[in-house]
Amino acid sequence: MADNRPLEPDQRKQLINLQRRMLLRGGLTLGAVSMLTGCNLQDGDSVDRALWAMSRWNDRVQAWLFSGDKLAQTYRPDQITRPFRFNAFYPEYNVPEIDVPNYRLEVSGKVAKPASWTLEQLQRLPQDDQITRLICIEGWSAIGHWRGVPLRTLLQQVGADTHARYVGFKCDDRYYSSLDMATALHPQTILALEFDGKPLPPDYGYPLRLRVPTKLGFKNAKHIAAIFVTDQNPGGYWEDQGYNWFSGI
Ligand SMILES: Nc1nc2c(c(=O)[nH]1)N[C@H]1C(S)=C(S)[C@@H](COP(=O)(O)O)O[C@H]1N2
Ligand SMILES: [Mo]
Repeated sequence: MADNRPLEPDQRKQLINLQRRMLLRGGLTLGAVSMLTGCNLQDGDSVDRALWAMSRWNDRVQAWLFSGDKLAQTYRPDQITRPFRFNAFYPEYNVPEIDVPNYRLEVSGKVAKPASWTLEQLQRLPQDDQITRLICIEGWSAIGHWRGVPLRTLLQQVGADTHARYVGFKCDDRYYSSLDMATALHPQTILALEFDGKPLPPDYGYPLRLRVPTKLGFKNAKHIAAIFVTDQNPGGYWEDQGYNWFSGI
């Protein structure tokens, strides 16, 4: 609709309220709202359609977000989303290439045994499977199958101080994120080495990614190079730009 008439005062107020609500709720910007709804938000009709689309979208997200269970919902193999969606703060052709033979996971901070781990050493630790839904704050979700080492197993191995408050993650693509200790110790929080029965593909975080189904997608750090235990909140790439740090589901 090519309608560039200026907004009526009422409509402008509606738009400003919408923007404020979205920012407070989930850190959404108007840019994200227009992307999600396909409305350009330049005219009153678009504002109405955007509000309607957002409220439906919001209902769906709320249904996913507040399931009430302690454990995130799991799914059947036939419910897996194929192809699975890729997302990062850069386009797919910029996915980092990891030098596998030299790959080491550095574990440091409030741990008794700081060490660097090879992939083989990580693969020898006990592993868990999960078929869960990854929910991105941008308004999409996808069900996938991951397998890997429970983060709490690794934290036990290195003698982590589990009374410390945070676990931080640094990635090979400069991304970073962090979890509260309770979530780090949650049984479904795993360091995934496999996706869909194969080693993690580059797009989905090779060689090691966090899979934490009780948190929004952006807390699921890919290409992890370092993990550290700390009492200072390490923040995160999106967290530091205004996305809610906890972002629990
Ligand atoms: N290293 C790294 N991890 C990341 C990101 C990123 O840009 N870099 N994006 C996050 C976001 S916003 C989402 S939704 C998920 C997407 O994971 P997927 O590509 O497996 O769907 O990865 C998260 N982890
Ligand atoms: Mo995301």
